[in-house]
Amino acid sequence: MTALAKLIDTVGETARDLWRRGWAERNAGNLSYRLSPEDLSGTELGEEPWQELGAHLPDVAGKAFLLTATGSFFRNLEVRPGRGDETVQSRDLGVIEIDESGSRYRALWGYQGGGGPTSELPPHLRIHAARIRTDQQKDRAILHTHPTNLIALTYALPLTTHDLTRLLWEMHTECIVVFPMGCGFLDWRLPGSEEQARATEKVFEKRTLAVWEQHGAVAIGPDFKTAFGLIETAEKAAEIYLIAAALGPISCRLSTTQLTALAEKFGVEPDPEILGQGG
Ligand code: 2HA
Ligand code: ZN
Repeated sequence: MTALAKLIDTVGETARDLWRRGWAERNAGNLSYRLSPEDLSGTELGEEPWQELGAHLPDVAGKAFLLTATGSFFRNLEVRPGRGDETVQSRDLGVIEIDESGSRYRALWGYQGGGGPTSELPPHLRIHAARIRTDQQKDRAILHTHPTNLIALTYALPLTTHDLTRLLWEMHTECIVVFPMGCGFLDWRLPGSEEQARATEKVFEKRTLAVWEQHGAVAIGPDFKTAFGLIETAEKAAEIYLIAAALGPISCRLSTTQLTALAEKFGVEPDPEILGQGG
C-alpha cells in the first residue's frame, strides 16, 4: 500500500463522517492536504499541461497537494471495496503541483474522467500559504464543509469574529480549549473567488477555524481528524445555542472568569482580544 493510498483512506473516513453528519450534501464541501515528497513515493505520477492559477502564490511554489475534484461528492469518497488501491478514488481526488514561480499548477495524478481540482482551489492554496508563511507548517489538512447549525447562526445573527467566537466559547466548555485563537467570521463572498480566498488567507495567518457567512466552515490541522474536530466542536456549540435559544431566553453562559480558568487548566493561550472583552 502506498503512502498516498494510506492518506486516501483517512480522506475516505473523513468524507464518511462528514456525509453522515449531514454536512456534505451532494457536492458540498472540499478538502486538501499539502503533500511531502514521501507521501508520493511509490505512486505513479503523470504530468498534465500547466494551467494558470490566476494568482501569484510564492509561499506554495514547488509544493504538491491532494485535493478533491470539482463536483465530487463526499458520499462517494467513503471507504469502500478497493481500500488500499488509490485508483478507486482517482475520479474524485487528484494531486497537483505548483510551479516554481507560484503562478501555475498541473495535475500529477487522479482527476480521472476529465475533472480538475475543486472550484475552491484559491482559498485552499491561500490558507496553506498563510500557515507556511507564519511558520505553522505542521498544518497540512484543510476541510471545508456545510455544518447546519453554524450556517443557521449566520442567517439569524449579525456576527463578527469577536461575537461568533464569544458565542461559541460561552455556549460549550470544550470550545476555548479546542480553538483558543477563536473562530474567524467572514462576510459572504462568492465561493472560489479571489476575494473570498484573500479574506480567508488573512484569517488563517492567526486562526485555524473560520465560518463563511451563509455558506459553511473551513478548518486546518496537522491531519483531517484535527480539522474535523475543530468544526465538530464549533458546530456542537452552535447546536447547543440554538436549542437553548428555542427554549426561551438564554439564562446563563460561561463567563470570562470561567473561560480564563479553563484556558489556564488546559494550558492554552486564548486570543487576548477576544477573551479580554465581553463576558
Ligand atoms: O465544492 O462546497 O463551497 C462545493 C462547495 C463550494
Ligand atoms: Zn461550500
